[in-house]
Amino acid sequence: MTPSPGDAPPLLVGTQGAVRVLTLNRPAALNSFTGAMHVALRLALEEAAADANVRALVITGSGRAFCAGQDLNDPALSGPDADVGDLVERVYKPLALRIRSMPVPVVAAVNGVAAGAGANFALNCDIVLAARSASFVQAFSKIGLLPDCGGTWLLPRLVGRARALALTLTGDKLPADEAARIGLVWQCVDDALLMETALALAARLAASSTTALVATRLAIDEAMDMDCEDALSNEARRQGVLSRANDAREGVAAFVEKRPARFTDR
Ligand code: T3D
Repeated sequence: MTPSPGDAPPLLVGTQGAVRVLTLNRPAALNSFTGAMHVALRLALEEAAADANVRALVITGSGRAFCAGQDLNDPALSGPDADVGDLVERVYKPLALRIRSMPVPVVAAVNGVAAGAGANFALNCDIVLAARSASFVQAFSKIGLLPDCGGTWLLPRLVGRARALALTLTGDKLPADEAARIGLVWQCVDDALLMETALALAARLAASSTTALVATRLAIDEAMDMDCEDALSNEARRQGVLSRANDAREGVAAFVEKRPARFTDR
């Protein structure tokens, strides 16, 4: 396992107003995941979820990469008793589910290459921005594995079966502008503008109704496995809940009074 230089923490945690910023921090190994990084990430996600002052999250990487997936020097992989399936069940599955169930919107600012579980970690976030020099690599087939961290579920839903299969079977690098063009990610921005754009977007989301944004994510995810009628019923049920909360009352009042809304529910 390649350590962080000078025993630097594998994850940097910062706050800008109501936005929590998590930076994967093993740049010499392209921010690949180690056990220590997983622990730090899990803790930081739980802290952000529990902190009522945090209303949006930005996840990015330090150095030239976003994340190269599992650290392939980790003995958990190469040891004689390595059980990669167990590792995926214990670590990558909960990570993907945690990101997808965060009580605040999550923005991935993909600053460089995102490979293997690192790519799918990003794709689990609510909105993915990518620097123009970034790329996405479903690297799994090159090391005899299949896509994990949600890749098999996410990719066909995001870009369709044909592209999902071509990306995963070849393991070819997909440049950020092409990723945006085919709808794998939301937007490709100039490298110098990535963090500025991600932080501005996260600040906008933080000022929105958190409960409405999270319910929207849930309803969209649920609708993907429903027929139209069930999805319409689900919208009605969730809308009923939202409409009885403070944020909806505030949103309507602010519109009528022609002033910015001050959303506080979380
Ligand atoms: O345990 C399990 O496997 C279960 C979970 C699996 C989830 C997974 O994520 S499996 C997929 C693991 N990831 C990969 O297979 C990606 C491996 N990396 C690459 O293919 C390439 O490095 C990249 C395409 C990401 C970037 O290529 P490039 O040419 O820009 O950089 P590089 O020269 O290959 O890498 C730079 C350094 O980072 C290099 O170290 P060095 O030579 O400077 O000391 C390289 O070894 C290191 N590095 C890159 N990826 C990893 C890594 N070190 C450890 N683990 C990595 N995944």
